[in-house]
Amino acid sequence: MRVFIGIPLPSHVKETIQSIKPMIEPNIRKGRWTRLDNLHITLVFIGEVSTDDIESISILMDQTLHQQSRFPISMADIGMFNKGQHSIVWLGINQGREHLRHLSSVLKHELKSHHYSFDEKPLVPHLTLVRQATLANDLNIPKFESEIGWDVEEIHLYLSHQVDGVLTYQPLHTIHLK
Ligand code: 2AM
Repeated sequence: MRVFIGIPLPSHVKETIQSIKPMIEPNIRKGRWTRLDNLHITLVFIGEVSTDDIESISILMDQTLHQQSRFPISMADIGMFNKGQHSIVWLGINQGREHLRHLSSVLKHELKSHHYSFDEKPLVPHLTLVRQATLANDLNIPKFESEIGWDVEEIHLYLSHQVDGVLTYQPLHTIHLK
């Protein structure tokens, strides 16, 4: 089972993202947009684990995160990572970046002490909008007048799998922040 720990988006934020899509689309010739239901912010990408590991990772998340409070987060600028010929188009996190990095590092520390492996690259908090993107020659990246913000209330352990040929991120365990 392929799993990762991440933060879901409330539906009003998903709707806002849907509404800004037409401003971004002219910049992208080809690419795979993240389905609205799949939008999330990754904290730790763990990768392949066994069914038995799900319970121990869930307990580890409970123990590590039970004292954590809700916190505000906001997203503003559109950015791009170049991966060879293709790019990833993402929304960057403004408010809440340090909090996300902190949560990611405490989770990684606990996972490591329980001998789990995970993607060790330092977290650059972001929300992926488009994968495998081929960008237009003339980029006209929109700037938003106001930031998109909300209070983070939940953290999920997600299963990443195909359902009827559709990539689906399904919560397996949820932490409700205080
Ligand atoms: P991305 O959004 O930048 O593509 C599920 O695959 C989630 O885990 C995605 O959000 C993905 O990031 C993130 N992730 C981080 N490291 C990954 C890795 N090594 N392989 C696959 N996904 C990874």
